[in-house]
Amino acid sequence: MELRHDWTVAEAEALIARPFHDLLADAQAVHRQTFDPQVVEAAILLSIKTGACPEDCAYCPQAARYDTSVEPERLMATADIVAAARNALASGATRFCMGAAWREPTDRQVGLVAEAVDAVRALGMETCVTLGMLTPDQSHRLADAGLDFYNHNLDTSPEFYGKVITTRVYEDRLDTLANVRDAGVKLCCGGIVGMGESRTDRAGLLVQLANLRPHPESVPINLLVQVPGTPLYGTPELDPLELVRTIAAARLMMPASVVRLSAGRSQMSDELQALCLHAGASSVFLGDRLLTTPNPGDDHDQDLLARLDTELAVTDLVADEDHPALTGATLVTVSTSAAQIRSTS
Ligand code: SAM
Ligand code: DTB
Ligand code: SF4
Repeated sequence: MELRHDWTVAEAEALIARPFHDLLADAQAVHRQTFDPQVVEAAILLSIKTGACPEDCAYCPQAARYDTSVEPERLMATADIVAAARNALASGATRFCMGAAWREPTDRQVGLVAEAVDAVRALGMETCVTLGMLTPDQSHRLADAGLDFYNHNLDTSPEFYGKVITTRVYEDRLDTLANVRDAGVKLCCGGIVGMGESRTDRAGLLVQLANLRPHPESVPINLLVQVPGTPLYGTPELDPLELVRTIAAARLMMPASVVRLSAGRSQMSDELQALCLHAGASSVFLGDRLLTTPNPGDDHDQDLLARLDTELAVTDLVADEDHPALTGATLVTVSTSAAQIRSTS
């Protein structure tokens, strides 16, 4: 399989514009070279520090300057974060993602999050955090705590970025991605579609992602969740098949990365989600809440995964019965509460 890092926007746009069935057939074929189409990875999100963010991201209900229904909350205590992670493990998630509404954390805040990362990892879960911009030292601090992934999205093309966010520039995002990568932490980096961007902008985002070397290991594709009070509320809906095309193009341009169908599933039909999984997405967020907005919930997802004959993945960490924090009872809890679980190791 060829891993390219020299994509042009014209090439990516031509890929997205290919005849729909050709695009999906190729994306599914490439997907099967690396992934088992019957297996879906599950992560669960927790907002560990909510709202009151100084940034002006036009999509975000957590920006202090927009009048949304989000109530600000301080950074959660480590014990409460670990309790939520235990519940996430019990519902079949293998990755626990902790999000904080910061522009950039202080060193003290990074220290507290590092403590939580260490404790969640001890449960046998993969960890991911998203905290805003990081310095090289802060990236190393999190790497030392055993952090598996750092989520930092490029969100859209460089050309459209200034229409959505003015309190930072694209280069700030790229700098943090480089700091995190240099510290040896895997990258979770993707974007949002449905913000009123053009197809060229969606191609531009994919080019930025695919030309990172190496590719981000996780690529979340979010469909804008329109939240009253945010500037993007009321944006004309994107044709859902554009989301499918974007996912298929991401799959083809980053053939070994895990593409996650992220925010926006509550607004999607089951059939649209099935198409997104067919196009090469193989990971979702479980639970009834993302950070501050709704998500389909476990009953709905168990039913959908079963209807698609798919199973939830278990990471090596969780599958490792020698792991000190895991007992047979933990694994039984996981396998009875999630539809069907098997090891990908
Ligand atoms: N403050 C940090 C940052 O911006 O990197 C971390 C938290 S922020 C909420 C994480 C990501 O959530 C954003 O980069 C954006 O891609 C996504 N996001 C936020 N609000 C969204 C919305 N309304 N719809 C879809 N995705 C959204
Ligand atoms: C990502 O790309 N999507 C997740 C995760 N990374 C942090 C966040 C989605 C947030 C949706 C809006 C909310 O719930 O506040
Ligand atoms: Fe703040 Fe992140 Fe929301 Fe932007 S996306 S306003 S940085 S929490």
